[in-house]
Amino acid sequence: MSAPPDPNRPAVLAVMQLPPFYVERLQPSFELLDRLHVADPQAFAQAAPRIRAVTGGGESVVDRALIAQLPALEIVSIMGVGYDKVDVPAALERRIPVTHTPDVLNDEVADTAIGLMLSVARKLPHADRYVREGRWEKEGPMPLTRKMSGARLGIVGLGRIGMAIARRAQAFGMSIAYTSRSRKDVDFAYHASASALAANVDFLVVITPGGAQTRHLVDAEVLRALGPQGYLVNVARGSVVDEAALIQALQQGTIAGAALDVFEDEPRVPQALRALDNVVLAPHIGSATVQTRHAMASLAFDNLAAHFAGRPLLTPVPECR
Ligand code: 8YV
Repeated sequence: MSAPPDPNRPAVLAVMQLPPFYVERLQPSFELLDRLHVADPQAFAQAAPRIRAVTGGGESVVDRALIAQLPALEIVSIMGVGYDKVDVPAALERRIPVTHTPDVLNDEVADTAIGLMLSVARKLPHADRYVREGRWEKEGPMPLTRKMSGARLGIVGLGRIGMAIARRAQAFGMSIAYTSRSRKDVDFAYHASASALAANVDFLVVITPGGAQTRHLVDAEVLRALGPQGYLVNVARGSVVDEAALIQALQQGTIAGAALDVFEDEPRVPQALRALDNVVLAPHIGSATVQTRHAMASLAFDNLAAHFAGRPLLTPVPECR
């Protein structure tokens, strides 16, 4: 028999596998129910009436159906900056605030974007394999690659992370252009559409929120505009890029290459992409360092703690401010 629920420890449903340091923070103050809705539907049905919070990550699904099953739900705390799979309108109908973890991951995701850009341009993963496979000895020097410093960078989505990428790229002597829902108060060249931007840059970095509004924003037309010398880097959401069109563009040389940290159906990555030599692939590691994930977990916890202590939330999503 498990212990009866403790009324002083609000029940929190985790909708993703939480990192151990987040679990350690939660456990003293909360009754943590680890993915009970998928692991044990019967136990979930029993626990649902007392669940007062949901927590998960940037890719977690908190849809209308789940919210409807939780009559006592008071808050959704996302450990991630993205929350495109949280049905915020459904939460707002019940005045349930949604929080996320902006800013604390800006540096990390920007570092990852620069790393991916260098990796695909300078073929760093290929270089590593070239040495390991003994090809240097057998075949001589590796074929020349593409210089990144001084090239033209286009940023799709000039938010907080986009700005952090731009600052880093400036140190590489790159020129910066961007497209965004609205023109920003910056010196960078603005383009009204992703294809206009793509036509004018060597590297196109996607860092715009996911969701219905940006679905397949980077499509076959944008890739054609980027052209055979152009590289695509996606550190946003897989949904922002039409993956089938991208595979075709990579296979046919419509673009030069791509570096991808996110995919349409994670963790499944199409075999066609894996088979290509002009791509660099990463398993959604944009924010995945010990330091940054600790900071994200802390902020996700602090939002929950603030709510249950009756204090103002630290970082509600814009729709809930
Ligand atoms: C993580 C992310 O994958 O912040 C986001 O939106 O996609 C990532 O940082 C995830 O949220 C970790 O919990």
